[in-house]
Amino acid sequence: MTTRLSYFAFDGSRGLECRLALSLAGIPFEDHRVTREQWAAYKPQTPYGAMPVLEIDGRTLSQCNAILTWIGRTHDLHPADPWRAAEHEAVMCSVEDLRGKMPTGAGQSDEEKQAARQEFAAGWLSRWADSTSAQIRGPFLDGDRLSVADLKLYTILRAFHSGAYDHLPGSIFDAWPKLQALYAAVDTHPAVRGWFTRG
Ligand SMILES: N[C@@H](CCC(=O)N[C@@H](CS)C(=O)NCC(=O)O)C(=O)O
Repeated sequence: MTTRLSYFAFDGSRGLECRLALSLAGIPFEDHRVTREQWAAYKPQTPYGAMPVLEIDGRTLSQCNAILTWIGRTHDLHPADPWRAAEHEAVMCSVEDLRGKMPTGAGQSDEEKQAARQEFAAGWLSRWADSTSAQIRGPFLDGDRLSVADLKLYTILRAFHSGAYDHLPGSIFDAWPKLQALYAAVDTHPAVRGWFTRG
């Protein structure tokens, strides 16, 4: 089986969660890291003009949640129960909502961007944290069983922890212990550590 995952050359966001899922599933893959210069030529060849893109034996799949769900279903990293699987997919969709709703600050001064992000944190993001916490049995979404949806949650929480969103503190989810525990459990998982410490 020849497998290639294409994404930009950094360990974060939609690319990281797919890399972690492939790694956890034990699927050897080419980690195709696309530069901004290469992207202009490659973009028209992708199904939806965006990455990540997964290619397996001549078949191409894009949309990160579809990629994650496929890996999860084929490698026992997604619930077998259809209702619970749909709940995991709802969590994954909500992470995409978060990414889409995060104020970018485009066309705003830094003060305006800060105000927009703080309002977002106190409102939409706080409700997101409540709803997501309610789905977590602990430490992972389904107790002791790690799923692809956990990897997606971990990836977004990691972005906050690492200060990727300026004006929002790394401690932003301290008031949600289930989110913190999930983050710590995924972060210390041997397969995840293995990915970050690979040679
Ligand atoms: N709905 C898509 C969104 C993909 C997406 O927007 N990818 C970004 C990187 S995270 C991208 O390719 N941006 C470059 C572009 O749109 O030209 C998914 O879930 O995979």
